[in-house]
Parts: sequence; structure tokens; C-alpha cells
Amino acid sequence: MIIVPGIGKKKIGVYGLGATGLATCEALAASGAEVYCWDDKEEARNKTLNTRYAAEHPKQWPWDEIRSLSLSPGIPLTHPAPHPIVRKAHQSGVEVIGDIEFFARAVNALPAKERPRIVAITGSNGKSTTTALIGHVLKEAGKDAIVGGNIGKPVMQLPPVDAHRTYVLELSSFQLDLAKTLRSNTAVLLNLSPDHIDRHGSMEGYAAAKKRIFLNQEAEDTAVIGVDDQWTQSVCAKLMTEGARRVTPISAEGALGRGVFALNARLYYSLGDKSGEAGDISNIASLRGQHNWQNAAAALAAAVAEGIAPNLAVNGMDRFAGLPHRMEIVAKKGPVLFVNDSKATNADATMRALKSYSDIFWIAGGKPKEGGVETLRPLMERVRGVYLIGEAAQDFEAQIAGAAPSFQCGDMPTAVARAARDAAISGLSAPVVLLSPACASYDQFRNFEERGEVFRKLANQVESFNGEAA
Ligand code: UMA
Ligand code: ADP
Repeated sequence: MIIVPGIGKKKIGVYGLGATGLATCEALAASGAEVYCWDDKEEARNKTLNTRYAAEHPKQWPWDEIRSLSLSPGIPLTHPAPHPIVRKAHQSGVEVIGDIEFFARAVNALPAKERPRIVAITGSNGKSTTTALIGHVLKEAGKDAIVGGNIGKPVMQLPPVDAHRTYVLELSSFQLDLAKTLRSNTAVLLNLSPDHIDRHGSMEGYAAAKKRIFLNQEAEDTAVIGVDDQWTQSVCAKLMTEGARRVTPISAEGALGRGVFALNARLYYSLGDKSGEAGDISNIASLRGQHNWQNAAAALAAAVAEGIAPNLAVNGMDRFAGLPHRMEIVAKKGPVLFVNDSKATNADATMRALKSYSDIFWIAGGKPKEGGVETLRPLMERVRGVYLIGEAAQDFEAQIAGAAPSFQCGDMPTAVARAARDAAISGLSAPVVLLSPACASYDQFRNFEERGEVFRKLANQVESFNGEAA
């Protein structure tokens, strides 16, 4: 657990009692603070019964004495409208921050020489994979790497800050908006494409939140930044002009005169006066597809920034198992492969999965996000059938009309059964039933993990057709 020095006896509000809020309450209470907390849902509030920080309605909080309000990342800060607790804090002159800021304060309270290293990762897609990969590479190189943040492990739950540790933190745009003094020794911005626009008001607002990952960096720190989309290109140009830190551009789309790049699953670097090939990742199943080359290039650049030799870093990627729900092979029945890409919650992420296979029986839909799947039309030549579920089903059908045959399936069991049957009787040599929804999951599932688990279970229950009609 992270202990924050200097907050003993101070009164702090915590709003939202999910993973972040509960870990924050626990750590702040252990640091000696007087914690006042609340959640809009009774079920969540009940989790604080019999603790030192039992939930108490904000009307009862001693607002004159509250020093900070710690907001959970899922609670609106500015858009579509600030949550009432945010307004109340502003009216009362109370700063609004998040768990990452408390973590930063715990680090910053140490003398410079005793601070741990911080590697932070953000981007629209590939954050979790890159965070896990960097953690893996650092551990393989013998470092005490601790992985946490948006990847599912709240920072305040991580082991105490200590000079010999390297914290590898996945940070969302929501978390970055709530962090002020975090200094990342190595900060990675992978890519930018529309996501969470409802929470940031515009693409510009979203990009500005992501750019905060580079805030507070100093001359000896490194910014690792993808240059494969126009948004990150412009951030990269700005950082290079500022000259306040080292900048390592990365690409999976072409050679770079300076930086780290991937060409056909081979990783190359040109950093300072050193350049060369760092290694080949074509045989690493968990890093399949061009999007994963981008993740690997970022991981290589971050590892080098953390003092690891390029070839050693790529060797360390060998045993990377990948993460569940990201293009995860969950079953093979006869010739039919079942791939769970439940984490693909927007069209850009799904595009990567569609590019990685041919002869796809694609299960898509859920709670729609801005933009829909119009951009995926050119990839429909790889798709033999689209099996639609959830709230987005009708819209998606209209957006891909004429490009691939589509079927309204309603729910996951129907979609898996139908896609599996069509794949099995297709006569194709390597058909793939791919769940890559391009949607959030909340209309039919608790979260993307539950959606992926349901798919995994159904895929494993499919009878092997051995290429024959059922
Ligand atoms: N709540 C309210 N009022 C509101 C909204 C929420 O009281 O208006 C309460 C809910 O009732 C609930 C709690 O807030 O009890 C949930 O808080 P939260 O949504 O911030 O979620 P946590 O459980 O704290 O999980 C968060 C991240 N979730 C979000 O940012 C939405 C998790 O990322 C992260 O793993 C975790 O902190 C630990 O750092 C998940 C995610 O979906 C994976 N992230 C988004 C993404 O990756 O796209 C950003
Ligand atoms: P995030 O944590 O940013 O959501 P993940 O690593 O969990 O990213 O991957 C989410 C989805 O995005 C996966 O389904 C995967 O297919 C896709 N993806 C992974 N890396 C990238 C990338 N670099 N660019 C685009 N899509 C990616």
C-alpha cells in the first residue's frame, strides 16, 4: 500500500467507491488522514461498513476543513457536466485530484535520490498490452518492476514507494486529468484516435488530457511517442520544439531517421550515436499484428530509456504471454479458430484485429461509441459474415450494408452458435470466429472481461463440426 507522508490528521474527501476509491480510502486512512467518503450507489457505500472510513453523505462533511477531494476516474469532472460533488468542491475552494496525484505526492515527498523510477503509459489503444509488456521486459532484465494503474490494479494498492522499484503505470485520460505533480521518468503516448469524447467534450480536450502524461518531465526524462497518426505527430512536434526532455519517436509504419521503429515484425533503433536492428518478434504469438509492433516498439524505446540494451529488451519479449481479452485465442474446433478480442471497445481497436486475420466470422456490437464502424468498411473483404449483438446492432448493419453479409443475432449465445456453424460449413481452410465488438459492453455485460469470459465459455462449448454441416 502507498503511504502518503504529511497528510496525518488532514481531512480528505473520497468520492466513488469502486476499485480506485476503496484503495484510496484504505491508503489515506493508513497514512493517518481523516477520510470522508461517498458513492452514488448504496451497494458501493456498503463496502465501507465497519471500516475507519464508513460512508457519510457529503452534506455532513466538514467542508471548511476538507483539504482535497479525491475523485474516481469514472466520475465526470467537466463533461458532459461536472458531477455535483465537483461543483461543491469548487464552491468550497477544495482541490479536486485523483489517486495518481496522491501516489505522485508520496514519491515527491522523498529526497530526489530515494525516489523510485516511474514509467507511465497512455494512448487510445494498446495501453494495457504495452504496460504489461514493459513490466515484463523490465522484470526479465532484473528490475523490480511493479505494474498497476488503469490496467486494473489501483496505484494506491501497490507496494510502498522505494528507490529500487520501477512503477510501470497505465494511465487513462480520466486519471491524467486528475494528476498534477506526477513526473514520469519515461512517459509513453502510443496513439490517439477518438474515444471518451463524451467525457472530454471534444477530440482536442481528449488529446490535451493525454498530453498531460509529459507534464513535469525534466531534461533527463524521456517522452516516447508514436508518430503513426496526425494527433500524436503534432504532440511529438510540439515536444521536440519545446526541447524540455528527450523525445523518442516510434513507428510501426515506416523507418525513422531517429527513434525506434518496426518493419515486418523486426525492431530497429537509432538513438544517440547508436543504431541497428534490435531483434525479430515475428514468432511471438502474443505480439501478432502491426498494432502490436507499435506496442513492442514503444516497449523497446521505454526499456532503452530505463537503461536496458536494445537486444536484451527484445530478447525479454520472447516469453510475454499477452493479456486476456486482447486477440486471445480461446478455442480451436476442427479448422475453426475462436479469438476473443473483447477489449476492442472502439472501431480503431477492432480494425487491428480485422487486419490480423482473413476469412473472419465477426461478432460485433454492444453499447455504441461515437463514430460507429463506417471506417471498417474497406476491411469487409476479409469478413465472411457479421453477427450483430446489443444496442448498436441496427446502426452497425446500416453502416456496413452491402460490404459483407450481416445477421441480427441479439445476444452472444446466438451470435457464437451462428458464427461457429457458418465458419464450420464454409469449407475455408482457416476460418476465424472473432469477437471484436467495437463497442462498450455495458448494455449486456458488467464489463469487457465478463463479455470475453462468456465468449470463451461458449466457444469451448461449441461442438467440433470437423468441416461438416451440423
Ligand atoms: N460512481 C459514482 N458516481 C458517478 C460515477 C461513478 O458514485 O457519477 C461510482 C460508482 O457507483 C462506482 C465507482 O464510482 O462505485 C466506480 O468508479 P470508477 O468508474 O472510477 O471505476 P473504478 O472501479 O475505480 O476503476 C477505475 C477505472 N475505471 C474507469 O476509469 C471507468 C479502471 O479502468 C481501473 O482499472 C481502476 O480504476 C484502477 O485504476 C477500467 C476502464 O474501463 C478498466 N478504464 C477506461 C478505459 O480503459 O477506457 C478509462
Ligand atoms: P487499452 O488498454 O488501450 O484499451 P489494450 O492493450 O487492452 O489497450 O488493447 C485493446 C484493444 O486494442 C485490443 O483489442 C487490441 O486488438 C487493440 N490494440 C492493441 N494495441 C493496439 C495499438 N497499438 N493500436 C491500435 N489497437 C491496438
